[in-house]
Amino acid sequence: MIWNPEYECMDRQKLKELQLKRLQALIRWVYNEVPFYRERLEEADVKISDIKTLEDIQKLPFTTKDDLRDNYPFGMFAVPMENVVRVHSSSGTTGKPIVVGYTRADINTWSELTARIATAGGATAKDIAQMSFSYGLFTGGFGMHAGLERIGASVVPVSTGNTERQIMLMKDFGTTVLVCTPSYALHIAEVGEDIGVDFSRLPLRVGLFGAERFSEKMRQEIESKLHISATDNYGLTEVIGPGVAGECGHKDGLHINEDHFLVETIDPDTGEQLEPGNEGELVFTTLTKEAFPVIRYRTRDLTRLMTEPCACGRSLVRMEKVKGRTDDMIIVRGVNIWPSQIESVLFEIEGIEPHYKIIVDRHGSMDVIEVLVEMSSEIFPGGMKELVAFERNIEEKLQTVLGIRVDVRLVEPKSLDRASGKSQRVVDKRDL
Ligand code: DLL
Repeated sequence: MIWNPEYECMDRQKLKELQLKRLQALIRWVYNEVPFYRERLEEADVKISDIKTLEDIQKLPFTTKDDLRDNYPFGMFAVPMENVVRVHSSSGTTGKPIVVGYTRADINTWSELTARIATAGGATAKDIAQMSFSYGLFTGGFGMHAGLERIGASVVPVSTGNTERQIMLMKDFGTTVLVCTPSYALHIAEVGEDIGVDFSRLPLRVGLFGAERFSEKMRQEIESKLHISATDNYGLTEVIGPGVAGECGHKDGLHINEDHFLVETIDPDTGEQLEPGNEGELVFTTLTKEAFPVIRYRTRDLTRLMTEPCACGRSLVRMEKVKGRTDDMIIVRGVNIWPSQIESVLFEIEGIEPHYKIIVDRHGSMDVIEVLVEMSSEIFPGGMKELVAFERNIEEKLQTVLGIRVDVRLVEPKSLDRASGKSQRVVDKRDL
């Protein structure tokens, strides 16, 4: 099912023409309405008339998280506050958040885009959709809510937390679609198992998961535990929230809503634009947003663009699942380590749960990494000796992939904290 075939399956040449027209209008708009962008364009000596093709976007300067932060709270808004009908903000835990605004037209665009995501993931008007993202400054709750309502689903705005109650409502209401972070979906599955719920007997059939990294292994785990079809969707507050990209039923890359967002991948070190197919940092330019347009916004998310056509019929370019963030990288004793590398090793090993925590610390002048890994509930029949051998085995596997030694400690089943929103896997104590 495709929510808006006119745009989602648009001829690529026509799409490019539409993008260029929208880009030119956007540059004019921000030049006139946002002093920050006017200064940037003048500094870079770019005139509106210099943007003649989509490639000319490379003449424009990037916008970074710091630029947005420096203009806290409303300095980047391109319309007067009387035209702003909603404000959201990013989920950063340190410093001032990034604040974004929406006009009435932006809210309408947003629900169109999340309607596409919900439809691509398999939701329809007949569904009962349990919204288990939090509602608030975070864009997940309100964003996905509006799209599901737009397609006509019966939306149940439960928000996050109180997992047993979530499961009770799921049973009593006959929930068919679950919407939350993948880690919370897994937690719901675990709690359900503990209280004896057989998910295969519930009408639940579709999961729309996003807002954090969602590996293939995690998908398999969730799909088999909840007996659903789970898709990944991606977005970020600065660009709009959820609705930027989402998987279709083929689950092979996330279709980017290119009629509203111009996407590039760049080399994060040099800023050079990359050819599709190469891994780089995602950069977005909003093409239709009124209150909070961004030009070449550096997301810090790393992935690859896929231009091959998709069997679903959408002509929109796809991005691979996000691999990590440029600021996720842990540098330990000069070695670059990605949490996703550690995760992929752990997920290959039988007998452990997909719950782990990476603790980075400094002992004297030496940086050390300890990985806490939850065991599944089967007890080691061979006792301590077997357990220690199991730990050493994981350490060796990690050392092969990472190139340095890390300590592994198995911990009791269900002893690591569970998040109802985005999970926090890395604790870096070195800066404290
Ligand atoms: O997480 C928006 C969202 C809500 C997307 C609900 C999907 C569903 P922020 O809180 O601003 O916005 O966080 C944005 O989260 O730059 C990525 O690093 C990460 N992220 C979001 N979706 C995914 C995903 C929302 N599907 C930041 N896979 C982004 C991996 C994701 N990372």
